[in-house]
Amino acid sequence: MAKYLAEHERKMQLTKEEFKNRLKRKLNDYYEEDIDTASTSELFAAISAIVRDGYAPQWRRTRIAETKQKEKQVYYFSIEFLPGTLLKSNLLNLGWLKTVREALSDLGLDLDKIAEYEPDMALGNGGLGRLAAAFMDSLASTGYTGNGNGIRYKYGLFKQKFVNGYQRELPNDWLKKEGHWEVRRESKSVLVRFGGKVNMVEDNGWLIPQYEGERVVRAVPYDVAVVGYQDGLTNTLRLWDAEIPPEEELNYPTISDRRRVEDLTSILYPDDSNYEGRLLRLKQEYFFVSAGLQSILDYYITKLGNKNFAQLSDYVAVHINDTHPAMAIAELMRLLVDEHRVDWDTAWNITQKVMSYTNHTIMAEAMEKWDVNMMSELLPRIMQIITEIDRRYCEGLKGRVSDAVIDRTRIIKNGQVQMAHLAIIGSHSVNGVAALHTQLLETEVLKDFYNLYPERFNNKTNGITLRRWLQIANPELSDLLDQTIGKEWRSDSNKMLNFEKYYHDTKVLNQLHEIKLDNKKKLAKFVKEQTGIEIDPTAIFDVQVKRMHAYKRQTLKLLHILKLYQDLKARIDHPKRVIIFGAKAAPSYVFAKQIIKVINETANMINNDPDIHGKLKVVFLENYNVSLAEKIIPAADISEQISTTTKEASGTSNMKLMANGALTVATMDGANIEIKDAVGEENIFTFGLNKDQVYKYYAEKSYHPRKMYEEDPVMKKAVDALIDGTVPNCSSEGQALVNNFLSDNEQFLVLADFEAYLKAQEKVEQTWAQKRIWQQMSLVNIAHSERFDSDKTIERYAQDIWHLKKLKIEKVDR
Ligand code: NBG
Repeated sequence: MAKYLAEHERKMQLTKEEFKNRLKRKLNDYYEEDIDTASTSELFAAISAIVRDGYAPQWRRTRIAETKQKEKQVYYFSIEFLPGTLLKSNLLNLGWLKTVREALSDLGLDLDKIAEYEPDMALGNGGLGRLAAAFMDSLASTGYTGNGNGIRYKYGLFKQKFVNGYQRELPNDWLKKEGHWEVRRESKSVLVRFGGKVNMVEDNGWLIPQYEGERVVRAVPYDVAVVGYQDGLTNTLRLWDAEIPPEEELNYPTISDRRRVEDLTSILYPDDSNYEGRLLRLKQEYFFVSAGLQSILDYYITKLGNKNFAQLSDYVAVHINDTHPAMAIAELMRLLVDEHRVDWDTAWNITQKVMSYTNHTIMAEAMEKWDVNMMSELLPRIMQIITEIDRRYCEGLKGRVSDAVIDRTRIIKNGQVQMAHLAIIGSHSVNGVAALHTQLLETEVLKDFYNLYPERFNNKTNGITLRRWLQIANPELSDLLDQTIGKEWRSDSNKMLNFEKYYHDTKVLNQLHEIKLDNKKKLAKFVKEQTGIEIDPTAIFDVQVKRMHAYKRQTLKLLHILKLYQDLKARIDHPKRVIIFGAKAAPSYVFAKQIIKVINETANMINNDPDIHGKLKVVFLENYNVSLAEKIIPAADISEQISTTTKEASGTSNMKLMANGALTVATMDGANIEIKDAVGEENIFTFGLNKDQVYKYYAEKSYHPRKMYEEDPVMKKAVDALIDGTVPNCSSEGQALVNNFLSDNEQFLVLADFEAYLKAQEKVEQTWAQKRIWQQMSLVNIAHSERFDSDKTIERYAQDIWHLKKLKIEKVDR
């Protein structure tokens, strides 16, 4: 231990001079280049190698401490992780960011430029994957040993391009570039079986499965270090890749046989709600779940030296992030019962204590279901086990509750396996991701389960890594916080509340204004480079960034844009505004793609209309991802959070934008409600239907949007612009949108909220005219974003669900 400590200390002593020396050495060793001749990719590779050398000893130290202290560890199973880029966040967490930035600047180099070389690790679609990545960072930064378990997709989320206003998807070959952060750990490989037949045979009074004709795939882990924020701790995100086991080479003689194995981990499903290519998806789910659990049990037996599985939950918590890893319940049962000969009841008891589950949406299509036949063919033993879990579940409730309840809650129904039911039945904890969402789970969506197991349900409102969204994305604002409230907020976000003391401080309010303006200038420059569109940094920057989805209602924003445009054409004045969108649509989601086309055509029309003197601009940036978010969010004045109330489970862009001082225009949905609670009614623009009004429309089938449209000339004019030739080149898409808006079955109630939304936007305009008040509201939002620090969220998971204790790592001074 002492040796590692000493080595660690030496490696952590990074002065500017030392960094420059190391950089020279790496460039020379790897590429025989000097600093002034090296290319950006070489510089990136060399700097990332220095960073890896920096955390390697503490990564090792953490592993040693884990096996020595034997504290309980959580394994966060998620089919998506969306960390974005890692260079700057690793530098920040090591405590090196400033030193390295300055050293490079001495050498005439710009860290930000070099960092741009790194491709985003986009192994996720949106909020769900980003949350998983935030939790990794927060676990390490709050001193817990938490491990990620996921899939190493060869292609991350597709790259989005616009061609004639249409979305086109290109493969995202992120592994092609140099200097990634992963380490292949071949020695930790395990085997995963698919297909074939199982026969149960007796062995010493125990029924064990014998497999016949199954395909065996080798799961090889690639470990990514998750560096804690200046606490000496480094955790592991383990991503599994599929390979052919060397001993099975003969069973895969052709290229296409081989490809079938490689395909298993080749693509991330580009949809966070409906899944295509279902068989492959099912394979992926079992693959990473089985590999992860095998490696956990292996660690338990060999490293912790424990064979008493009854104690497993004292050492291991497995978290099921959404239903995709829910098979972990059946797989752990399989491993315990079949492989380790634990009796069923004991194994079930262990499994329930180990497992916990987060639900991330109430949208019906995301309630994952698998065909029993498909599952039986692909995973015969797992299907048997799920059938037995289901049988016992029903048997256990018979006579205690009505048959109807059993029927509604059982796992296997109508030839389908209900993954959410499996997840709930097999876990000790079920949580939603914002207060309203959890309440809806309890009272509507999972009501039967809540009545059966009220003690399992709890809320854990989402959070964000303030480190990335403030310290990395907005260094100017971070400096202002340092100068006013001191630096402690960087490690203790509670301190951010002190920023409210500057509410009346004109100098600070002006500084806030200057910082925002500066960030807006940078974004304007980027927009010009990317799109050729000129935008005025003094305009309101009105931002909606998130997946393109009907329930998120980018369409409502579109109607607002059309209304503003029509006003300007009629010489009705408005303050200058730039509307900025970032959004990918799932490739198979036709309606979402139609919205993209219509927004792009609308943008084109407005941006090129000399009549309106540049008072309105619409910018739809391509390929929204974590890196682009880091550019847009610090420059936002307005945060659009306008989903139909009850539909957005939490939202997390709302939190990032508030932390950067944007003011929120919000329906009372998801975490928006908690943002309002934090900042107060007077510091947010709320509007729209509440939950009861939404449910009333559904229950009474009383939504008749055509009537609203006929009776409201302003609404009619805005809607008609989509079909009367005003917006060019998209008549069929425009028509599709209008048909949707006017249908009694339109569940997202766009037109019902139109008028209220316009009113909220009028208030935005009035407030914008009162600069001081705007800055004050912004300041309050920044101060209260501390409530959504994912370090706090993770503390609640650690205490209430996983029951973790912190690892003791001796601190290394730097
Ligand atoms: C998303 C919700 C968001 C929420 C994130 C993270 C899925 C299935 N759900 O509202 O739509 O913020 O999860 O919890 O991606």
